[in-house]
Amino acid sequence: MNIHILTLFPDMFPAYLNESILKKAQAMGQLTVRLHNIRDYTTDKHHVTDEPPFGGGGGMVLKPEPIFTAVESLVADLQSQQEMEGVPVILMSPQGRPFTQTIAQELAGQERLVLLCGRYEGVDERVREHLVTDEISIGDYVLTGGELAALVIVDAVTRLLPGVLGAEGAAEMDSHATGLLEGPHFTKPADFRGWVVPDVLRSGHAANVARWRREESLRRTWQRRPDMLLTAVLTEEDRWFLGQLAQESVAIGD
Ligand code: 6GU
Repeated sequence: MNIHILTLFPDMFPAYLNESILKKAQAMGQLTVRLHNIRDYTTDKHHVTDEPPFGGGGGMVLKPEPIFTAVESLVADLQSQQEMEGVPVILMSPQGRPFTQTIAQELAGQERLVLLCGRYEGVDERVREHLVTDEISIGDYVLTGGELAALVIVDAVTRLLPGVLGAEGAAEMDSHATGLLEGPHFTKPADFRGWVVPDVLRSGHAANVARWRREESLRRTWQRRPDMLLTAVLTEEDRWFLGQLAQESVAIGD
């Protein structure tokens, strides 16, 4: 996958992109990230990228010309317009659709992505109307710009690309990928300060371990994100276990 990031602050990215899994994905050739400074696409002497809004109201708004020029230069770089045809141009914005694991999976199927990082009060509406094909928010809070959101998307998408995570199927078992939260994990030592690892995990009985994990996953989802149980794919056995949890919580007056 080839990801182009348009930003006024390209130096914010390398520290995160050049460590751990994202570094490995790039070394493997599964991920290429190209950073483009919007300021480099200005044509005026002072390289102005923002202006006060028409109608007043304070704050600054990103001008349309350098953003259009930057995206159009990607089209030219790709030699043929067809290569850019159908490429998502995604504006990072608190007004966008809420980012989810399902959207990460959707995006992971693309050959290319263009991520446009907004700043200040926002971008000129004509960018939204005539250039951008999608708008994504990473949550209901306001950031100073879209850069962290773009990194969130790059991270969530990259770990879904083939071969990027070591263990086969590691991404499939994640919280949210299954529609449930993951249960607890333990590693050595078996006894840490008298806090011991559940016996079943050390029993070597694979079927019991699998059932325990499923139940802890259901329990955690029930406790923390009961909304997710409405859409999760559940077996009869899962529903019976959730019924038990509900009865227990009634019994203890929860
Ligand atoms: Cl994508 N951008 C900004 N500026 N703030 C946000 C956001 C994006 N997502 C949540 N808050």
